[in-house]
Amino acid sequence: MSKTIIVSNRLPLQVKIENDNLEITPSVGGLATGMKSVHSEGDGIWIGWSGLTEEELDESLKKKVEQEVKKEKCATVPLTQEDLEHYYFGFSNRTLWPLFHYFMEYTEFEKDYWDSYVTVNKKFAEVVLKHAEKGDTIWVHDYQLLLLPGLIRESMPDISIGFFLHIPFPSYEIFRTFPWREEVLTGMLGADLLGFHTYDYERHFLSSIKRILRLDVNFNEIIYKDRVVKVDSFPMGIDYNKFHKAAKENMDRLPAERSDLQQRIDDHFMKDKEAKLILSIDRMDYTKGIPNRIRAFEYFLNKYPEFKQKVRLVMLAVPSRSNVPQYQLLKKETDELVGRINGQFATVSWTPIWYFYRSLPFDNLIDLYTSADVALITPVRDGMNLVAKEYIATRVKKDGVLILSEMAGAAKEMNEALLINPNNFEAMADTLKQALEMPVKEQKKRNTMLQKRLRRYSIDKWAAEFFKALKATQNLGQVIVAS
Ligand code: GDG
Repeated sequence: MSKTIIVSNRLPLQVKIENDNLEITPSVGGLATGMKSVHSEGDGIWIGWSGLTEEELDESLKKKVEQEVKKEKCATVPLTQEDLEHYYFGFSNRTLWPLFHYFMEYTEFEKDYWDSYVTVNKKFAEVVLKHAEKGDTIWVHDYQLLLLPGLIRESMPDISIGFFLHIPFPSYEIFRTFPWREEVLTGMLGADLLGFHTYDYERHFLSSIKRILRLDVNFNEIIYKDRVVKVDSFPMGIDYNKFHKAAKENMDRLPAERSDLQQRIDDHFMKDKEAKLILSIDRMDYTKGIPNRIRAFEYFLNKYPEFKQKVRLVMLAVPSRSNVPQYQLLKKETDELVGRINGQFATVSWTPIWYFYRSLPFDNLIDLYTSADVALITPVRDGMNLVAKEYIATRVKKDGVLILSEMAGAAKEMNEALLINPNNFEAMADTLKQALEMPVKEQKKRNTMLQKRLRRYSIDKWAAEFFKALKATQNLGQVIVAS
C-alpha cells in the first residue's frame, strides 16, 4: 500500500535525555497539528532531525531514540554538531533566512555553509530513500530542505513530491544576488507541486525561474525536463477550534481557578475599566519588527499623552536562535528600548511595557490573547504570521482589534484588520489610537468576517487542499507524456 512521507528539519517531537532515560513528547505546533491527518493515515512516516546531535548520543541511546520515535511513526536524520552549526545556524539561518526576508545586510554567503547545506540535504535524501517505495507521496517542508526534492527525484524519477515554503520567496532583484541561485531553483523543481503562502511569493518564484533558468512558464506551470511542475499558493490556516474552545474555557473560569498571570492582568485592568491591554507575541527575530513597534509605541505616548496610565503594551518575545550574532544584538536593543521607555514614562502605579523574554505554556498564551483589547503585530517581513490568526480565533465575544503589518502574508487574507506599514511610526501611532477608540459594534463587524474566513480555511483544510493539488499533478505528468 502506498504511503505518505512528511519531511521537515525537525520532527514533531521533543526528545530529551533525563538521567540516561529518554523523554519523548509530541510537539503541539501548528504544522504538527495540520499534518496530523496526513501523518496518521496508513503507514505514513515523518522524517526529520530529533533535536539531539550525534555527539550527544552513544550507540545504545541512538538505538533507543530510533525505537521510540518509530512508535510515533517517525524516523530520524542523524546530524553532527558541525552539521548543525553550518547547515542550520549557518546556511539556513545566516544565509537563506535573512536573504528571503530582504535583510541583505545580514546575509552571509559562506562557501563552507553552502557545502554543509548540500551534505545535510543529501543526508535527508538518504533517509527518505530508505523508506520511500514506488507509489508513495513525499511532502517536504521549508527553506532548510530546498535541495531535497531534486535529490529524491534523481533516484526515484516517478515518485510524487510536494514542497511547501513557510517563509517568503523574495523578489528576483534580491534572489539574483544569491551565489547558488541555479542550484536552489533546480533543487526545488524536483517537486511536482511547489506551494507558497501567497500569490506574491509564487509570482516572485516564477519570475526567478524565467529569468535565471530561462524556462518556459505557462501561467502557473513550468515545463522542466519533460515534467510539469505546478506552482500555487496555499495560505496556511490555524487550528481554529482549538484556540476558540480554549478561549471560551478560559473566560468561563471562576476567579479562583484563574492562572497567576490572568489574576495579575485582572488586578491591573479590572480596577480601571478604561485601561486597555495591547498585546504582541513573536519569536525574538529581527523580521518581526520588535524595535519598530516599541518606537512607535513611544511615539504614540508622546503624541497622544491622554493615553498615559491608560494603556499597557504586553510584549511576549520568545527566545530564538540566540547564538546568531544579529539575534543577540536585537535582544540587547529590545532590552534597552523597553528600559528607556519604562524609565521615561513609568509612574508608581503604571509601567507602560510589560516585557516577557521567555516562552509561556499554551494556557498562559490564551490568557494573553483573551485579555488583549488590541493585538499589535508589526513584522517587517513575515511569510504568514499565525499569531494574527490565533488572536482573532480567541475573540469569543467578537470584540478586540487586530493591527497587522502589510508585510505579513496574513495581511492578504485579513483585510478587515487595521493594516499598517511597520516603518511608518506616525501612521502606526494614529492606527493605535483608532484601534483603542473603535466602537465595539465596528470591532464585532470586522471580527465576524475574519472569524468566518479563518474557521473555513483551518489548518487541516490547508493540508487537505495541498494534498489534493499534489494528487492532481499525477495526472498532469501523464498529459505531458501522452502529448
Ligand atoms: C514561520 C514563519 C509562518 C509563540 N510564542 C509562544 C507560542 N507561540 C506560537 C504561536 C504561533 C507560533 O508560535 C508562531 O508562529 P508564526 O507564524 O507567528 O511565526 P514563526 O515562528 O516565525 O513561523 C511564519 C509560519 O512559519 C507557518 O508557516 O506563519 O511566517 O516565519 O502558533 O502561538 N506558543 C506557546 N508559548 C509561547 O510562548 N505555547
